Amino acid sequence: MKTAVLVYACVCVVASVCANLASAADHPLEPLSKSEIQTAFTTTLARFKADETLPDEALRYSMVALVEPPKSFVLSWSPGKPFARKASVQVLHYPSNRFWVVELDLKKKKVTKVEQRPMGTQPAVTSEEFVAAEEAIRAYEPFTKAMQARGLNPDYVYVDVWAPGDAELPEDIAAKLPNGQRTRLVRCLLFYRGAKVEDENPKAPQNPYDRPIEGIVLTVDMNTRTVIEMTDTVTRPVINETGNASTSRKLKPLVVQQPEGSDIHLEGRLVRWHRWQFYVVLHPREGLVLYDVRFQDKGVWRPIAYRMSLSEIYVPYGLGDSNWVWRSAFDVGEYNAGTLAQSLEANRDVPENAQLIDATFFSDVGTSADNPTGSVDFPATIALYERDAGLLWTRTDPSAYDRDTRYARELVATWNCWIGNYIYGFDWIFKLDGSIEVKVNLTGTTLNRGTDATAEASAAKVGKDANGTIVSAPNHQHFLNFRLDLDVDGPTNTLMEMEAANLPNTGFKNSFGATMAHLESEGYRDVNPYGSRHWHVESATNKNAYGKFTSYALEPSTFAFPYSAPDFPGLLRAEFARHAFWYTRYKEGEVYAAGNYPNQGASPDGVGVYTTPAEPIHGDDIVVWYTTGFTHLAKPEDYPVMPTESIGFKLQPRGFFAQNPALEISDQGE
Ligand SMILES: [Cu+2]
Repeated sequence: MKTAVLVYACVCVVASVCANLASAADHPLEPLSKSEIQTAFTTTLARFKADETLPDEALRYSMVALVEPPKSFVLSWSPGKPFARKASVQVLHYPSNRFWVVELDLKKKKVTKVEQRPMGTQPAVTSEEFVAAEEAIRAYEPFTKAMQARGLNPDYVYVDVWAPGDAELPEDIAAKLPNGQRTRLVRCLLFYRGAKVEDENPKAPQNPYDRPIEGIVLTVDMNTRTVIEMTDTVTRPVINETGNASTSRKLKPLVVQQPEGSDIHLEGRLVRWHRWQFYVVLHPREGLVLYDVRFQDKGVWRPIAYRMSLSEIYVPYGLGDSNWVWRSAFDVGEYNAGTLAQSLEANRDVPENAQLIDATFFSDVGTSADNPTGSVDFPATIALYERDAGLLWTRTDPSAYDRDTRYARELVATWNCWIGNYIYGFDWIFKLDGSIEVKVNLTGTTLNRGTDATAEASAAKVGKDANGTIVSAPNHQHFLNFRLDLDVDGPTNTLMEMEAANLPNTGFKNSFGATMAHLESEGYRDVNPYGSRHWHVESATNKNAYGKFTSYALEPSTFAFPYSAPDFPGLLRAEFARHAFWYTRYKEGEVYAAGNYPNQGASPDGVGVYTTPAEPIHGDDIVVWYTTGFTHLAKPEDYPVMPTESIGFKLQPRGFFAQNPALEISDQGE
């Protein structure tokens, strides 16, 4: 699923505006600086060294992140007021399969909590493990023999490392392992590069993901770092398509100019644009997090959301085959999606007017002589830019034919992460009319399979080379859950469901109307496009000019319904995929839709647990969770590189304002 580059280096591509310096934080939500990451490591290690019951070597760190101060503190905080700095460190001792969550006070350099998680709890796969797993496979003789039997050079094979998914180990193998079925595992797929990496032409890169070596999956015990199982179920020829992105057609320049400068005002991580304001962070697990989102209305910065982010991804594959059934990726919790963020480049990933923000994360091997702070730079991983947004509004006088018309632009806050063959881009789009659109952009390479001419219901043929060698792309689904802690005119909110229906008793056959239903206790709802169903988060305190509570509506745009069996183990871990809309009472620590540790998760966690028992939410602080989705039935046009597919949802003001808030925009044509 992912190659290993992160531990060792991060290529600095673009100069950007917001270096994460070692100076003291000036905002309670500011991410950990390099020196704070160093303090987190040294303080944790000192604690482990001082305690004879704890190991102090062979430690791996699957997360080092800020412990966010309580929401009530942040909302009452004002610049200059002192605040605590706390970090959480996830420590894995791989030889003994033990895992701890450590909390510490950064200012006092003191560990405040060491909590060992139950044996078998597995944090995300670390980058260092990608390297270790590949080394184990290359040293495994049956791998070499299997490649040679296929006429392939083992040195040209690309090893793709995955979290192991849900398939249990065969009992005879598990019985020989000290940790049995709780052994920390990865599973690896093979692809053929067909040449040395050094022979790569950067202008026409190889794409090993287009050249699957079908039939083989290697399972690696990550406690002992040895291969414990290799399947070899079928031999299929490897396609010769290199996936080269060679080009022959040049586009004429399209230049973005802002001769009077940008309307984006960036103060540290506080973003102001037009009437919008928010605080932006790249989190090592969730990626982009937007805090304290507000819209200035008649001089008042009115709150809309306290915290919004991607929460989890679930990508199950639909091919009935023992080598495919376990492939269900939870890219946020199994791989720490934020640590897979790519540096964004002007005119390649984002327009040339983008402002870029850096991030600093942790090294999963901690501090070292080469890296005394134990930090890794992620330059230019958030981009903010204004772009053309088409028509804002227009009207024409019916007698004089005078036009009154306004052109729109929008603010995009974006990042993308590279998760092996797939790349997910996330656009948070702020509009002049007070709405926010969230778009997920899916591209990269489908997960392909070497096949033959036999028709398969679960895998469309997508590629063929000059020798007639075929690859298919098995059906799969993408479910992406977003956690939206909305605070509409403050944290005290209620939740309504609106649905349109025919009104049968008015005496007129044309009548229809919107029905509103209170959602009073935690739970879930499904989409209903036939009823134009959407959900309103309403203020419990503020009313608009019409006597109605002010509100924002969540409008579903795209969604998917899981086609696996209802008791499919992957789906049991991904309850958020069963229903598009979930809603909970705000609780600290409930952040991830599939729970904190979905990797090798033995029992369901996340929204299903958060909503059981269903607590009342009326007039409380409400969090909504929306799962957007895409059922990917691949087609030839998705090969060798998939054109970007966009899915998402919208947050729309609905009675939040007294009228169209974009009336004030001046006519740019004048
Ligand atoms: Cu897909």
